[in-house]
Amino acid sequence: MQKLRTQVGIIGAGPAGLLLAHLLHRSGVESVVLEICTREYVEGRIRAGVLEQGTVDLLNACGIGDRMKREGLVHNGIEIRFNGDGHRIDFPGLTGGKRITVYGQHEVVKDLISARLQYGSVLLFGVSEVTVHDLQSSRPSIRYMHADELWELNCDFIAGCDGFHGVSRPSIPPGVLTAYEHTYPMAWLGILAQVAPSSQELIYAHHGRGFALLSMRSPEVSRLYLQCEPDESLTNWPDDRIWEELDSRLHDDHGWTLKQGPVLQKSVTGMRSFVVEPMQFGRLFLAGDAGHIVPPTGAKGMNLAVSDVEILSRAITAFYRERSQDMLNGYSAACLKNVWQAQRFSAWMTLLLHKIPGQSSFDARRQLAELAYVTSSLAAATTLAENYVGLSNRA
Ligand code: RFL
Ligand code: PHB
Repeated sequence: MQKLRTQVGIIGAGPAGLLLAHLLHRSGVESVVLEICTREYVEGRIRAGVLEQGTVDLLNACGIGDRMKREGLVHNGIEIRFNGDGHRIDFPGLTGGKRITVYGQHEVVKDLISARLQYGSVLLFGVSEVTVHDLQSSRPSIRYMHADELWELNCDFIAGCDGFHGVSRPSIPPGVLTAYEHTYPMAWLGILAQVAPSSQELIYAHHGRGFALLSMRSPEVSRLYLQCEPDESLTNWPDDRIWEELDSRLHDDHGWTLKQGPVLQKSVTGMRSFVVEPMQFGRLFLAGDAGHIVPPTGAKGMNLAVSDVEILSRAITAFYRERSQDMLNGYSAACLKNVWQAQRFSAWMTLLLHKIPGQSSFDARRQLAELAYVTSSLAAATTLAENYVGLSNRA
């Protein structure tokens, strides 16, 4: 078995793992990042698109924001559409100047990979058989296969940034973690289309046929979603049917039209809320989707991953600089404060905007009244806006 030593072993090269590695590097802490997929796959995986102001500020502050500043689309609001009318939520006006930036998660991932490769730190793609060991000792380790050889990476700390389906969380012994979970009886069918966005800002549409969302990735590429069944098969959704359904659900009574173009990618994503507590065990720290999942309606998943690793990098840096374990001991509690706020908001947005299967006619009417309230009351619109751009008391 080949041996390697580092300060922090990071499992997963998604936004959580790569940003953690970058923040640690800037603080002079060495890490190794291990990823099971190929670089091409990770860089092409289309997922989140909305960056909170705090995420944008952090990416800029740590020197990774140049391309985002050039290519990211800064948005001053979103539209909530229902009953044929659109209602704008003005972010800067309601939040004292905050905005969001639309910049694909895979673009952030590309920027972080290229920075890491430039400064020559270890980032291995295509590893397999990843296992973690001695988590409760001061010398935990990660074993993995790379280029047909078995390796052991000895570390001071392990960061489990390997997403919801990774190995880190299941490696924690039974009985340590408590899981809190809610699965929604709906999913999103998402497409990426080669067509200019039909609106300058995102449109969240509530409709009797189900929810729809118009988003984008660039001035030439649109990202659109339709509420569908959790077990929906893509074979039932030829492109024409997707466009027809988007057209009906996004319709307004004022002559707005949906531009159509070639569909580049299609996928179905289930919706769940999930949290484990605590987000740490011995020297293993969970960050991002490895510790929690939010339904995508509030656009919080990637932003939460960023806030976790910001906290973790500070805690690990304090350990090396001041030999203080206090921040590490408080890691889970600090993250969970943000996580539960994001859970609350994401669940609320999801229930506000979707057609809930089995909903009574009373609840459908109540939902419309809530939409009318959110879009007409300054207090309610402010609540939506301040949560969407990111709560400023983030730990
Ligand atoms: P990721 O991105 O899943 O990365 C985990 C990485 O770990 C690798 N891995 C392993 N590596 C080594 N060994 C193992 N055993 C491993 N097992 C797995 C994986 O290959 C992967 O590369 O988790 P991370 O870094 O925590 O980032 C979380 C975000 O990806 C996620 O929360 C967001 O994409 C959620 N999300 C959104 N978040 C937002 O903030 N704003 C949005 O607008 C938004 N929209 C979305 C979304 C997620 C979506 N889907 C597809 C789930 C829209 C959608 C449709
Ligand atoms: C996206 O652009 O992919 C996106 C935007 C807003 C959401 C979810 C996803 O709430």
